[in-house]
Amino acid sequence: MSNEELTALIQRAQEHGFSRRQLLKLFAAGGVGALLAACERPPGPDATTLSVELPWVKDPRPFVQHPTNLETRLELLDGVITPNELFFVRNHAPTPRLDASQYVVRITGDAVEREVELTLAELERLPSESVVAYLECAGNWRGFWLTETGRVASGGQWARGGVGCAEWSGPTLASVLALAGVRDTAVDVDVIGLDDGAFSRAMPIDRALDPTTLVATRMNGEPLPADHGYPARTVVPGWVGSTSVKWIGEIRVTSEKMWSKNNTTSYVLIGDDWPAAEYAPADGGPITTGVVKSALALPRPARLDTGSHTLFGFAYSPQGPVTRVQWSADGGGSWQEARILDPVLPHAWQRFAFEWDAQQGRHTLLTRATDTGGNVQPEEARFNEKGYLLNIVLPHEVVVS
Ligand SMILES: Nc1nc2c(c(=O)[nH]1)N[C@H]1C(S)=C(S)[C@@H](COP(=O)(O)O)O[C@H]1N2
Ligand SMILES: [Mo]
Repeated sequence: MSNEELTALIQRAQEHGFSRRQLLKLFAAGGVGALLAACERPPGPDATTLSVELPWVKDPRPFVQHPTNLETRLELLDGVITPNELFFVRNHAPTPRLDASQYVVRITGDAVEREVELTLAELERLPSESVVAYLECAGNWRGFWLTETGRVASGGQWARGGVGCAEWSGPTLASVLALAGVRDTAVDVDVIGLDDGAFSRAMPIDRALDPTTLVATRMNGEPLPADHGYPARTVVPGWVGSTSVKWIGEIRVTSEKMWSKNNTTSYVLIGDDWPAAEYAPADGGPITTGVVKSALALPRPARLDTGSHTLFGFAYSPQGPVTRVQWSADGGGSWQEARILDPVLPHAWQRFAFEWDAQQGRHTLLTRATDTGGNVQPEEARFNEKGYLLNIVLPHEVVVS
């Protein structure tokens, strides 16, 4: 059975109410037979009739559903902006439903001159900035460690839909912090969520004061949806999704480096190929920025009629616009240039397109992005145990009939 057939089988079994993770376990234990048995199970109850509380608020049906995450189907997207209702959700706890009339953000820490509390109305009275930025989970593509390298990385087995791009609006984090007065001694800014477990991630003061770092209260012109951090979240363009903390409750400015779960044991690069000692107290190097990637906006495997098609995809890099996307239909023997479509915006992803004359049979398409820094998607991946930042040139099977 090919990797693509395995992926298709897992997708089919997912429609029967199993999570991808459960299915990978089933597969590990019982092979293809166990997966086929999962496909025999009557389909799970429709999401609207589930009696348990869902970990998210929005309609999960357009997504690939994981236990606490909703994965975007890239083939449903046809522009630079990902509509709010199709934007992936990555939650470590159920979406909290916060009452804006009770909401305050506290600015605290030993490196502010005074602690302040801001209401949503006060945040919204500050000058608002907008940035169109893509946001990607550091674990996006994690499922392909198994199918492409044969190694299982721990964590949610995302395919390619843990990424999206929106217009985020709200005050800069710098203007919010200015209300509390940042001392010269400030080193780190820890942003702490109001969800169960108080998800938090610290960033260095320079990144916090960067004019692109926002306290977003709006997403694509609407108030932030509950699942995306209502009433306010940080947005840190170019940095991995976990640094954009949803449902902000507290922002702590400190004159010492801040360590918490999300920069010591999670979102760190660990494994045989990664040095550990120099990062103590973290287990490995904490991840900051993402990596250059490209993905076709087609299901896997894709099914196309014979004949000429314009195929679309998305390419992105934390360094800014991707300057080049190449594609290959012969396993990388020869490469052709894809067109990068307008608009090209500094922190957004880019759409690309190319024409392909599809002949009957099974094909594997490859796409490869290069960014302004000359970074190119590699052929080989350097494994890390938590499966972050995979960006190899990914084979995409297309069945033409
Ligand atoms: N408070 C809080 N913020 C959070 C998270 C979370 O679980 N709780 N998940 C993070 C992770 S890992 C990612 S990838 C992004 C996902 O943002 P989205 O759900 O709006 O797509 O939110 C980040 N911010
Ligand atoms: Mo994430």
